[in-house]
Parts: sequence; structure tokens; C-alpha cells
Amino acid sequence: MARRYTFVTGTRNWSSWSLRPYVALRATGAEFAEDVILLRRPDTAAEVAKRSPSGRIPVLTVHADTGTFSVWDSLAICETLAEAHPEAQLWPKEARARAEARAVSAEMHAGFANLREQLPMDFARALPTPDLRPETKTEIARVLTLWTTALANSGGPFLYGTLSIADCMYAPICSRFTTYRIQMPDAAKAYVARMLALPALADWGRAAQKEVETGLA
Ligand SMILES: N[C@@H](CCC(=O)N[C@@H](CS)C(=O)NCC(=O)O)C(=O)O
Repeated sequence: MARRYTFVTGTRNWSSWSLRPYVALRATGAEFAEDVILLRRPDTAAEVAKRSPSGRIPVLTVHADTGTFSVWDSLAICETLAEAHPEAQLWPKEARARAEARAVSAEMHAGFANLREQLPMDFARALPTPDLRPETKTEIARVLTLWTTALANSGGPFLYGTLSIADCMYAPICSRFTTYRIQMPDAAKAYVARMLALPALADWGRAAQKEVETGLA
């Protein structure tokens, strides 16, 4: 069945929740149109409300042969894509790796509140490291342990071998650690470099850079 998508995203420089399913969508190779809503504007909430029942973006609209429907929330969008594109293998093939990939994805989706607040995504900028709270340091350490353990167990190049939803969920963290010059062990540094070199992230970075240069972000 031919499917086409419309992906509703926020300002690329800031919208970390949009980046996650964007990487998954690109991994499917499917064609899609982008609908960009500028964040931090007086009309942002109204524009989002027109497209999202939760009042949050991202949203993926699926134009299927059987009709059109929308799915909101980053992780739900990734799951929908995994189901629609089994050939992309967005979850690892092996049961234990798949279980762990799901656990770390859920951990990212539900947690790391201090890290997210103190190191907001600002994709195209390089900024000084803020004075990190102890809770933020603990969360950074957890991410680094999680990455290095997964990479050591799988042998890489991505967390569970080939690119999976777990990598998509941590893509904005790769950007944040770069923006705020967070110290990392070599294995984590190499992983971040591999992630940022993906065509999807390079394209996102170019769009973010343009937003910064034109005063949109
Ligand atoms: N749990 C949601 C969080 C989505 C979220 O917070 N999105 C932000 C943009 S990154 C948003 O919609 N903000 C609306 C606004 O700023 O008015 C998800 O995983 O998609």
C-alpha cells in the first residue's frame, strides 16, 4: 500500500521532540511533506491547535489508501512508522536488544527533566556550558553510561547495532552535548559524531542554521 505523509514539525533549531520522529521518518525512505510551525511566536499555540489534538507537535499525518489519519507524540509516531515500514527495522531484530531499546526510548521520553531544562536544544548554536545542577550531572552521567554500555554490547555503530528508534530518541541529546560542550568519553564522542553525520541530521542542521541566520530562531 502506497503511503504518503505530512510531518508537522516545530522550528528545527529548537524542536527536539520533532527531531526524534524526523530521524525515524527519514530512515524509512518514505516521501513526506513538511509543515513547519514556528515556535515561540504569539500565534504558535493557535497554529499547533489547528493540527494537534494534544496542543503539541510533532504530528504525522498518514495519507493511506484507506483514508487519512494523524498521530501525535514523538514516540507514538516512531511506533507507527516502525509498524508501517518493517523493512526499515526501526526496532532491533533480537528480542533482548529490542526490549532494551524500548526501555531506553521510554526512559528518554519520560525523563531527563533537568537535562532538558538546563540544556535546551539550540541545534545550530555553540553555547557556554551552564552551571550544571547536581541532578543534571547525574542525568548526563546516566545518558553516557546508557550509550557506552549499549555500544559496547552491540558493537555499534549505533546503540543497538543498526539505527533504531533508540538512536532517534537520543538524537537531540547528541545535539545538546555538542552545543553545550559536555565532556564525553571517546566512545560517546564517536557515537555523537556518527549521529550528527547522518544525512537526516545534517539536513536538519542546515535548516536550523538557516532559521538562525534569518532570525526565525
Ligand atoms: N510528549 C510530546 C512532547 C511534545 C512537545 O512538548 N512539543 C513542543 C515543541 S518541541 C510543543 O508542541 N510546544 C508547543 C508550544 O510551544 O506552544 C512528544 O513526545 O511529542
